[in-house]
Amino acid sequence: MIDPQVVRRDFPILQRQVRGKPLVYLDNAATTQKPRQVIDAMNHYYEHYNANVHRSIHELGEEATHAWEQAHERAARFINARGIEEVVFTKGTTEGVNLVAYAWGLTNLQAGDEVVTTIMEHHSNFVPWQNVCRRTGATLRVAPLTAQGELDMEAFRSLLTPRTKMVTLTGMSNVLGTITPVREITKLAHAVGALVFVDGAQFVPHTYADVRDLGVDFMAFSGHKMLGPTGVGVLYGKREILENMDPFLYGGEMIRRVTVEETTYNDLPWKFEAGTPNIAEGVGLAAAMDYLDKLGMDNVREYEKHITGYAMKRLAELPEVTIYGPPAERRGGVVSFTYGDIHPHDLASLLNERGVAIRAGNHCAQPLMQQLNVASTARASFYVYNTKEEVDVLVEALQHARKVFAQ
Ligand code: C6P
Repeated sequence: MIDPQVVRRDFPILQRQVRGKPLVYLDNAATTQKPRQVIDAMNHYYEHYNANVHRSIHELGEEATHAWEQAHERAARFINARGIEEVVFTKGTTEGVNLVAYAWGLTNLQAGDEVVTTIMEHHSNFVPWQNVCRRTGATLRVAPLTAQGELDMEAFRSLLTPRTKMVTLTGMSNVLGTITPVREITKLAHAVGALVFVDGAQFVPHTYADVRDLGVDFMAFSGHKMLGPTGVGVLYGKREILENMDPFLYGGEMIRRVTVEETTYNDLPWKFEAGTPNIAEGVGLAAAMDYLDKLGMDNVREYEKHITGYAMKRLAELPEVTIYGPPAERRGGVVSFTYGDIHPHDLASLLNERGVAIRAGNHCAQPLMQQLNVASTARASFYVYNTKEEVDVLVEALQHARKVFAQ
């Protein structure tokens, strides 16, 4: 089992205080903190070999290019892709979804086609498909949830028909923590000839996501939710599909030869990486993947089940708390809740007074909130450095908030 006290030593920010109290950072689904190893790798790049990639013949240019390509190799290994040609570096999950929705969707969808998704999607994996469906005349079909906040598989199956061209769903809900049965869904989708896109923003950081084992066609995720920097993420795509897709962004780096008449495109993955990329961030992401692999992704998952289970047990002791979503063993490290009639934003402010950082709001998932019939929830989300003692501080802060509102 991961020892969070050992992990914490690598995270300088966890030493700081907020409002005179030790920081209790429970907003990891929004973004995680960064270990010294990631910060050092990025500083090292800027202090020793900062240069553009794939352009300059000089020493620094070659070192930066090597590091950039190594970062792609690292990412390919992390998700068991077949090679770097299947690993496109993006700005984050949102860009990965848009890349596929535009570059694949606009040319492959037409009136009569259907895209199947779920009601628990983050706006990032909902709005781009809604837009591409509107532009192509395709129809967006939305699978509902069970009363426990899990995907209603019967309803989902009934949406799959020969008209389905793409199934796009989250691997883990950022509101409910629900983990979706990606492998099973991929089999069902492939049986009707549809492709599968997985929003891995909350999935890849928390469990071993082996793209070959899962069988998915695309998977997007963000570096900043897995101990890495902001501004970098990965889009995995099966090579044969990426090869047949048009580029998304056009410009430098993604070309092979340009004449006045026409342009031919670079090899994968560079065909999808137009312009100067976020090089330091790619280097930082590779360091984050090294760090997580050293912990072991199976251990990360086990630790999250442990800490989330403890948090749910402690929160359930508060009579007015309502927790949304499935039991701890079937969810990731996310617990959304409401607390009596206290507005989640008021709760978040009061908790902040005690150094506790949670998120409150609709979590960029308005269709889901409409379905749950709540305007907003409070959300505590956990990662490898959170301790049971921090959960206890959260519960004490909630009890204090109740007293404040009773006055
Ligand atoms: N969710 C949260 O607090 P970006 O912003 O591109 O790195 O990730 C977008 C995204 C996509 N899918 C899911 C399931 C997500 O949770 C997120 C980001 C954060 O829940 C910020 S809104």
